[in-house]
Amino acid sequence: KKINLAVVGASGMVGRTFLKVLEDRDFPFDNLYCFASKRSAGQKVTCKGKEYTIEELTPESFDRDIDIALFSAGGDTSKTFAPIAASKGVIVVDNSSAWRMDTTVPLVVPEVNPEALADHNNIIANPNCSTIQAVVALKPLYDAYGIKRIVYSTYQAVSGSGVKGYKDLEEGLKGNDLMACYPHPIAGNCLPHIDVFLENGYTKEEMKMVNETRKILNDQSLKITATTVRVPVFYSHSESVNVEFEKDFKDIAEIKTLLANANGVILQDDPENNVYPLAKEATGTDPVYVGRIRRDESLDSGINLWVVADNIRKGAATNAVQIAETLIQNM
Ligand code: 11C
Repeated sequence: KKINLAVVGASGMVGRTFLKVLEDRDFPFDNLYCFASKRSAGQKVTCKGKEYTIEELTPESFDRDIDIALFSAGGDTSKTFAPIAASKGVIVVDNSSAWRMDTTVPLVVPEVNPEALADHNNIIANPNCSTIQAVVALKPLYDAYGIKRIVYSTYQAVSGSGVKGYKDLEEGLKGNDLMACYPHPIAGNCLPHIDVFLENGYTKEEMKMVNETRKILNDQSLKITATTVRVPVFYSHSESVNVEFEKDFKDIAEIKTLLANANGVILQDDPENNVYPLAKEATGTDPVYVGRIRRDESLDSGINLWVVADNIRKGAATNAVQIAETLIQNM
């Protein structure tokens, strides 16, 4: 079958990365349509050596023969336009948070819960970047030992806030703190504040990690807590993940073997030679890197992990493209 694809939000940071990832993975599309707001209409983008003109997104955009639309144009656009596209037979893979917790919408990481794709109403949600990389690393451990509790502590790149966050750091490093994106200087700082604060004292980013992990691993009984921190790094999120297991494991070598063989994971764990996952090395690539694996000696059965991935690629664009790849295998 020939696949016609649309990219909605094609001028944004994730939108442009969609085009790059489609090209890098040689995604087999026939026609490609690029949409964005009126402001960006008319801009040119390229994919697989061909130039495309961005068109203004309207309800009529989906009257064409489009099979799959990759959306990354913000929650409001997704709330309005995903149901319009879905009603016209287009399968929407949505990168915003608008649909993630809707019980009729699957929330999918292809290495973790591809089976959730079997049942959808033409809208599929792409998880938050910090959740995606965590669950790719946790899935083989969950299957082998069962998980009681997870403690997440994140070190998140400014590109997670889009172009504004990037500019705050870029200018801040030159001594010019714009504070256009963040309420404090980001250069030389760590901000324990990602997204808005909620009534329970946690941020929305922290609660996304809790709720999305439970939905993707399909286990509402999982105990999870999170502290999410913005750090002066341009690309790739790093995470300290503390996991308490149900069952005991034999030794760290056993855990390393599981992770080395896990889908989508690259094990980088040779501390004696200073080898461990690093944001600068992960940037521009698709895997989830895992290292610093060690027993949590304060628990009967638990470990600590350091998990790094490119937040714009595996954390957003690549995961959505992988969902589309999985869908077309079944078309
Ligand atoms: C950040 N995780 O790093 C956020 C960005 O729900 O898709 C992605 C927000 C989302 O700021």
